[in-house]
Amino acid sequence: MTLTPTKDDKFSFGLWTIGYNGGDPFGGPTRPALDVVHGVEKLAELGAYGLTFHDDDLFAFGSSDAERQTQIDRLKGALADTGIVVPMVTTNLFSAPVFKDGGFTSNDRDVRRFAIRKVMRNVDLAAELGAKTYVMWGGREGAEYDSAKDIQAALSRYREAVNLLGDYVTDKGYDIRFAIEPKPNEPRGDILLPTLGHALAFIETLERPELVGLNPETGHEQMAGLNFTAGIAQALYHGKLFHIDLNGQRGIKYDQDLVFGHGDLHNAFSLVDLLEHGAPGGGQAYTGPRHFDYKPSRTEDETGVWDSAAANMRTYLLLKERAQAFRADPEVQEALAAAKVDELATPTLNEGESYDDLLADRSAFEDFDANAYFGGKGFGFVRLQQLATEHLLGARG
Ligand SMILES: [Mn+2]
Repeated sequence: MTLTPTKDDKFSFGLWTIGYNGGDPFGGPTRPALDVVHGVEKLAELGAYGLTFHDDDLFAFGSSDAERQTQIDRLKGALADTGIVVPMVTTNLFSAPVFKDGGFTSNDRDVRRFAIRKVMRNVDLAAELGAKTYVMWGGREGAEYDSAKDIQAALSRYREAVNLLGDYVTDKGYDIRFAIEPKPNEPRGDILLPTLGHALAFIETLERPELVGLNPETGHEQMAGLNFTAGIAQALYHGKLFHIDLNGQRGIKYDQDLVFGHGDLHNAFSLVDLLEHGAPGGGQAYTGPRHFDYKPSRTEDETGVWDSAAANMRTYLLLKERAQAFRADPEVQEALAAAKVDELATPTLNEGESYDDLLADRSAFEDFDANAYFGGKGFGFVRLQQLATEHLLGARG
């Protein structure tokens, strides 16, 4: 396989990723602002297929209608010239000071009404540009102090906003689905819907749950100490992996947004294997955009920005190649069988078997030697993991 990205790989980047100027809470920008037309041209040159953006990435918060339209027209021109598409759009409900206590769940009702209007306006633009996914990252939806936020009321207001937006896209006939992006903390001390599990439970309370899924981010789950591949597997299991944000994170600390694979490389390997091939037991693979939500490091100049953008795609393709080799290796297949990985896909009861039948099956209990089970009959998971590691390191075909 080729390690040169093409549009068929469906790699997309947020305008805020390549456009990140390197500013942080401790110091100012290290890079000048990135023009959207230049950004689209560079992404096309590197082999990406898509650009995503928040409204405020494209036109500054508070822009006049004319300024806004100028930037939209410039983006459309760049898309037409390069063939880059906009598969996903999202709203910035976090940068402007008005959103310091959240958008959909601010204690201030006027802010909530303004937030919903800001999203509706940008949903119209998303539909106009042909985006199929609308991400909701509620970074400011949360609190620092338990007494300052009625969490149950906040969830009701969150639900109210998402229900209303579901009505809006349905009434307008837009082919758009929403994807909630969980994050445990930062910028708030605690954020609502902190993990994909919380978000999955919330989605089931909505009036149109079929319109709402997840946009899990590698680093956000790993900031909570969770296994990203396992979380993605559960999102796929529920049919809720509407979009994905790939990046790198090293443990439980601030949101690093490193290049994909520059964090937990073993987990990145198993993730790409899952996204590309689906579960060993036949669970579905992921067919949507491979979206990178990373930040070029603060130490880099513009060359470093494009080097790191290319690094995300190349690392993904390298891991894809390694995962293919892993799956094709006869010794791996034998180790998978010995570890009974496939056996988990077999239902525990026979077809039509009742609990009475199970109770009558002496081999299941009375004659089952549970004590002898581990007498020389280990699962061999370590051997399997070492084979994965050796493929990851390029030590095996
Ligand atoms: Mn992040």
